[in-house]
Amino acid sequence: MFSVKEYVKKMYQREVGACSDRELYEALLNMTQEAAKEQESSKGKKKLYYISAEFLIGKLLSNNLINLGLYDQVKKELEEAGKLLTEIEEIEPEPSLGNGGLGRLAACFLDSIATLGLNGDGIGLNYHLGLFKQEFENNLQKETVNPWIEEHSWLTRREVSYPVTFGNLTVHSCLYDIAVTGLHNRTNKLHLFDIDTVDEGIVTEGISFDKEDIEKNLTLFLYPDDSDEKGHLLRIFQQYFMVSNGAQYILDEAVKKGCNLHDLPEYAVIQINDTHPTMVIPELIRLLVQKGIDLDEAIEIVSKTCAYTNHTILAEALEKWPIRYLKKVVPQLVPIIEILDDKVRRKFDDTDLAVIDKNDNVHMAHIDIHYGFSVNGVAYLHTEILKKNELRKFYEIYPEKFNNKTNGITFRRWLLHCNHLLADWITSKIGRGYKEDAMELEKLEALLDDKKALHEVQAIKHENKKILKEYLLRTQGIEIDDHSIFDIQVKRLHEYKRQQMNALYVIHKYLEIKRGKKPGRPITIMFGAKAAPAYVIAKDIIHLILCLEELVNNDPDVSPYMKVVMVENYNVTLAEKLIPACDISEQISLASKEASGTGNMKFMLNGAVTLGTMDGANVEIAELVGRDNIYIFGENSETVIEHYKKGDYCSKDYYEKNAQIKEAVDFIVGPELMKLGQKENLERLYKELLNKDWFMTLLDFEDYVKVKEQAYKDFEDRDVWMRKMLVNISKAGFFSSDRTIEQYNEDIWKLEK
Ligand code: 26Q
Repeated sequence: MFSVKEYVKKMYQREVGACSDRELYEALLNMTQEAAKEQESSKGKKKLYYISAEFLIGKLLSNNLINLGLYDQVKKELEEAGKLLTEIEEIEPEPSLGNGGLGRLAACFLDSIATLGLNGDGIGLNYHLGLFKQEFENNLQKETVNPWIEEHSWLTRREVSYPVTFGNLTVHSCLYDIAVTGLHNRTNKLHLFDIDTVDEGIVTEGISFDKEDIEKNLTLFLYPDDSDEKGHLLRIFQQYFMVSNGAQYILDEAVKKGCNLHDLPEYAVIQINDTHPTMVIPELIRLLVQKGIDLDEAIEIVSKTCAYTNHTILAEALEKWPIRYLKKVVPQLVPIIEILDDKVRRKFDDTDLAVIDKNDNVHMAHIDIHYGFSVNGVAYLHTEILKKNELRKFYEIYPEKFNNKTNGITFRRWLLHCNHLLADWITSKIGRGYKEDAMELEKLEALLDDKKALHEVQAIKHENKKILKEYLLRTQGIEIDDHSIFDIQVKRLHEYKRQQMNALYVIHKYLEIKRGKKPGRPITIMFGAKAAPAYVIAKDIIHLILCLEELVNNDPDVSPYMKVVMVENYNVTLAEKLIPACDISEQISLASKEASGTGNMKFMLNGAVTLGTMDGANVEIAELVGRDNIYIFGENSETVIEHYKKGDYCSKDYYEKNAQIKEAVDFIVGPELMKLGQKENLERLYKELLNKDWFMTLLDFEDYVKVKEQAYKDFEDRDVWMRKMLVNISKAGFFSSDRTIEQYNEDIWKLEK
């Protein structure tokens, strides 16, 4: 039996009530790790290795307590001693091992793999400083370091080390494991490779460091600024370090289990999370050949072991590395990549399918598709677009490899942990079954016309707004009105996600209020987003939002009716507070550009109503909840794709034809904002919108305003709105990552259950 009292006595020879929150956190860390260890298992001949450059796992304490069935008991024990688990949770630093959807998806998947009792581990890197911490200064984003590894942490050092050679430099890795607990099931592992020579001391002001000092910088940051060649090279160093360690580890484990390497696919399946780990393919081939296996057979073995997930169709995010970079960093892989290219060229008479193009760029996705056995997209629409457009030629030659796996989220973190009030309410209405089988949420449909139940849901939403209000005030000094509509857009900053469209709406609304058209109920428009350090326009958009925040919130004519909030350093911990409090979930990407989105699913599950385009998984959300329970606007993906093909979108036309658009765009460089912001940034953004607008903000603006106004209006009919909320919650079951993982396992991994 695990008791806090016992652990505290053993560690500090004191009573619980006499310990500081930090002492209690460390005691709980020890206790949880020991409880997790008891669930470790070596069951299963075949094992999945999910290799990913990112694992955005979030804080682990409460989540592990829930999964291990210890949460209620620990909370009670602490309360009896006058301590609050929620306060102890705040001591834990959030691991900073990811930056957005792809990394968070990897974390949800590990949770579901363990919960379903499958034999599968994660493989990644132990970035010491992870993603930068975002601070705002003069309405601009400033990047600073985010050290997250403390003396006592979830990392357990293993006695494992491999040599990894880059040209004439060989480094020796070390390995740290993090336990991944499943809900009342097995504990798996996240393996994070590192080297002991990494030196945080090389970082000078902000996040600058010597990009060439590989032994000191290799696992320092996630995605260091890659605006220059040295940054690109460092990314390749990191990627190869990750996959070479991964490949050596996978082969070692297989051999230990008695695998004859000719039979590797019976012991291992590797899921390649986007193209970042693609070099695992040539690396495994190299290692197998080194162990005496014939080259053609090695290629065959690896092709039966590796499967690839695509997360994007944005051309700039599809990795292409100049062969000269690879010659510098990983010369031993170059002959293998050339052979892989040669085989393709012999088989197919179409240079578009080649691995190495005519400019000597290596197309990482092409390696994955030719030399993996499965290619999947992450939402129905995304997979269709891959098949019909971006990867059409590959689909024609390998139709059997292509499949869709619509993303999902773990309900343990995104409901049970982040929204106790709602989870308990659901349990009181339909029992506990939904915790194991998310589709049982549909039982809530029986309550759709039950006024009392709807009012209870409304009260829970309000309670969560108050919790968020208290949190933002205490941690960021931000004041919000819990009786206002919470309209939230939180996600990485990217032009295709169109935070700039939401900002233009703020301008539009500001001007309307100034002209006397006041909303009946105040609205709070919230943003949270980090911009990549080298992404200039993204940073300009943040600047615009911060200037708007200053303008709107300090204008006495407007602030009683509208507030703008941009939270600083948006991360998993903040998401866990924002999502349960949200009324309107902004999912407004340009149709065809957002592969899936997973924030959309988290908001839906927590009773927010989506305002969005027919993009990514929004399409599937709309189908499930029906058009009465979602706000859809904008052009569809086919129209957008046609615009790109024809090159006929011209933002200036929209600007000139529509006074409302012109007024909002002009405001960016008008006197009010120029007073608060930087001329250079605002002018650059203005020109971008007017002359380029690659992601077609102005195309959808008019419809966006119209539909958003409709949503605000509908919000006032509280009972009808509550019904929409409950429909969303009851239909969210499909988006459980347990369903997604079942499908990966059925179709791709085929692990024994
Ligand atoms: C590539 C080359 C050079 C530098 C950086 C990169 C790079 C880094 C990160 C490319 C892509 C990423 C991350 C992509 C990502 O997070 N994609 C998101 O994946 C989610 C999970 O499938 C989807 O829900 C989102 O729609 C998708 O945007």
